[in-house]
Amino acid sequence: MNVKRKVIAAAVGAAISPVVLVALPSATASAHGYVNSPPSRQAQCAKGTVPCGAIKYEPQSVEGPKGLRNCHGNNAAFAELSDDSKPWKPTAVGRTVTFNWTFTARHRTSNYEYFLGGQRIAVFDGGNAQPPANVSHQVNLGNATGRQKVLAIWNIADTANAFYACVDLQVS
Ligand SMILES: [Cu+2]
Repeated sequence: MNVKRKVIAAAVGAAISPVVLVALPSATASAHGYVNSPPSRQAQCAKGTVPCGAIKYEPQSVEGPKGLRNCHGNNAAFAELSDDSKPWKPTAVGRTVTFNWTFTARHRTSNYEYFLGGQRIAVFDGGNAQPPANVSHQVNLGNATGRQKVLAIWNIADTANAFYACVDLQVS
């Protein structure tokens, strides 16, 4: 009887500990947000469009200090997002593009910014309010044509951080 209980306890312990190890990262990974359409680089990683490392498990987690202008938010583990030589699949678009954000944590929002070729092409006020789970913005790309990379930034109001997403486009 005692031996049997010990065996069961050991089996339960062995079964539980790997679950805990897996659950901790995914709990933190459930926070934040990213551009899911047109598919951002992290969305392409998550979908398996492009082979990627850790970012494929948490496309919503490209978080870094405000004011950055790269695709990986200075996260060394996600540096490949800023690698323009990876086979990112550009989305064919016209002059006006609707960018759709998915939020898994609805942080109060300062604003959203869009950059193209180092120029800020659009800004949308967040009203220091909590956004809905999905937010869309229409952005005019001006005279840009051909292969382009838009950097979309979600500046949140409840921390010093922002979320970054690069979107590859083929503009015609
Ligand atoms: Cu968050």
